[in-house]
Amino acid sequence: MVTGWPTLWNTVDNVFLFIIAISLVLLLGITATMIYFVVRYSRKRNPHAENIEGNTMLEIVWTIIPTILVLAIFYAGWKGFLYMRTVPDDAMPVKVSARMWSWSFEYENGRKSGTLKVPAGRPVKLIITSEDVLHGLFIPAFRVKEDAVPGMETYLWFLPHEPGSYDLFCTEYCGVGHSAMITKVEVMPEKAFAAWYEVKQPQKRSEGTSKHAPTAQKEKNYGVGARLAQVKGCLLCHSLDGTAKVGPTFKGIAGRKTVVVTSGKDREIIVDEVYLVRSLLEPQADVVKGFPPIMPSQKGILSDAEIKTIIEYLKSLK
Ligand SMILES: [Cu+2]
Repeated sequence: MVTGWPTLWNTVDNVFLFIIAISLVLLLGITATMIYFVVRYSRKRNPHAENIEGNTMLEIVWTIIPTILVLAIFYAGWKGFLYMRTVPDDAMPVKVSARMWSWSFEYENGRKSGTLKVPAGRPVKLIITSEDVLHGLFIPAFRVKEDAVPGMETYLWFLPHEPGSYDLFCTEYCGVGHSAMITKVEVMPEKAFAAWYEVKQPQKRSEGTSKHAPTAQKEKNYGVGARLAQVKGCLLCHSLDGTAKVGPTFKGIAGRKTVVVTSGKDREIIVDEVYLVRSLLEPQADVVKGFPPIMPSQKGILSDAEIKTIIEYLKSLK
């Protein structure tokens, strides 16, 4: 039976240490025997080589001991594997969607997040898929790793004991933005998590982003916009300094004359607010010529207020 708490055989670390210990004993034993043989049977001490016919006792020993060791390794691995694949009934399900090059987490109540927020002390089940290519979800702190495969659901579970912030990486080489496909697992105290979970997606945060907002407020919003562009992963593909990355640069984007491909046809447009909003929500509708149509839609990822803030920020990048 799987309780939330790992037993000796069930933790990756213990199995790892167990195998390391066996390897170390063998390494030292074999090296010592080898050195002994080199000295004992050197030509000086043993000038005439002799033929050894065999030793039944030795044969039995070196067959049985490795067999026991290999079976013990199998047992440890199998127990650990069963533990990892058996999700506790009370685990909190979270849907994970991977795409080039960010992660999206969706909770049972429809809440979405770019970081994986979980309550401490409760098992979490991640139901994982990919929107485009193969990705790999890896949380080193919890010793769990699973592929994200398009058109398929995979899963893993873990028990976050301690509140804190832990890295979550992509471990499948998935394109030029792969190395930046990093987010965090935020393990929160139960109460803080419950408070976050119940609250609707923040809409209020950047109210006052209108044209009439005072300059100081506007500048503050640009700061929020810059931070959003950073944490939501926009800057992985769009530069701020004019260089072309996977996508066109943000520098001077508003008001720029640009050629886009719409349903296979080129057309020249001026980048305005309407175009920017559409690019965020339906990035495949008009793709800037010369760039691949790979941007994921931000629908449900960015709130309306966040979209507004980001666009204000983009307009400020002269
Ligand atoms: Cu990836």
